[in-house]
Amino acid sequence: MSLPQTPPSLPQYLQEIELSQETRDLISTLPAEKGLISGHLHQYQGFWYPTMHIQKVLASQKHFQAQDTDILLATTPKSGTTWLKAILFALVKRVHYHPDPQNMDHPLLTNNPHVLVPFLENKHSGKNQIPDPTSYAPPRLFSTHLPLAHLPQSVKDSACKVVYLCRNPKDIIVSLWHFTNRVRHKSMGTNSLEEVFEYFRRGVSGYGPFWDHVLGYWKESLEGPETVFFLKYEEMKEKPGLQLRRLAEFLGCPFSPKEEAQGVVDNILRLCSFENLSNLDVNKNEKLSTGMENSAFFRRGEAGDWRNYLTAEMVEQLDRIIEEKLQGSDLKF
Ligand code: PAP
Repeated sequence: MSLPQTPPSLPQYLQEIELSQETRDLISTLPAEKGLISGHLHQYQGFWYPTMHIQKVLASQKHFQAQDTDILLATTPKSGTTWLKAILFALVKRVHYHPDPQNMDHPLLTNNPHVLVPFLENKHSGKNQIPDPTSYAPPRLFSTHLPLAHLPQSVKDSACKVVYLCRNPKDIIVSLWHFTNRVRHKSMGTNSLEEVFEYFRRGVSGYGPFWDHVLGYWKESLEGPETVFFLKYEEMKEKPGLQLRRLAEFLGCPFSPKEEAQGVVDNILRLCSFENLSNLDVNKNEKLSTGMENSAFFRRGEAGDWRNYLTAEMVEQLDRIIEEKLQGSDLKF
């Protein structure tokens, strides 16, 4: 299959990265579908990856060196990654950066969460090097969209903790539909909701199928609850204080009685709220080094927006698939 040539004026995230011969050879053997943002999606060992990500994934599997003190946020795309990156950064770094409203120097006020908690897939991409999180005091914070089975071996061999976040797939579909249309090049037109739904329903979405992604981490969290913390966007929305305290316990940095009395939990939640982050100048007007606008990661920030978009037939179809795929797992959406 020949890969499309893209003009250099495109933002970097829409440009084809130079693929190694090894990646090209691999891609030529894989099932492919048209991508929702650009290029193609390729099915590699059961999961679908955008062309531009597949080389980064392979490189991170080869080269990423996890440390026992690392914290890894793993998510299905459009599940609230940006929010949890902010929460984890504010939580884990709270001794260095006080999250109280008087602290006008907090890094989250001037940096998009994706900058503070980089994707490990980007660490070895050559181009677009991420800031080195080793410049922060440990623990290092990384994120990933990789399914459990595809995590670098060094992560599996290390004692690093994994926080997994997923979301009701109906809201993921709606969020994905808006996002892909927002970041596609204008000349490509728009994806219809029906098209995005159909892809998702067939399991063809970046880092999907969704159900295989969630089941991998779900089973791991049951087998090793001290290693994998399984969380849903909706649970975080419903009881943010409770979930933040649970996260702090899991990560070995519980809130002290003094911090509780000082309102640190509420300060972190306020700092990382959709309202606060989406209205910051950095998130309204600035871009990531890839050229992607920070504002693309903030849309509505609610649970249940699918009710405004999906038809009864779509809901019925998706419910049936999710029930069938998650059967016997005790996991429900
Ligand atoms: P990514 O996988 O591309 O990094 P991700 O951050 O997971 O994207 O998802 C974006 C969703 O999280 C958006 O949902 P929506 O389209 O349904 O609105 C975005 O609005 C939501 N989001 C971003 N920041 C927050 C926040 N601070 N609180 C709650 N939701 C948020």
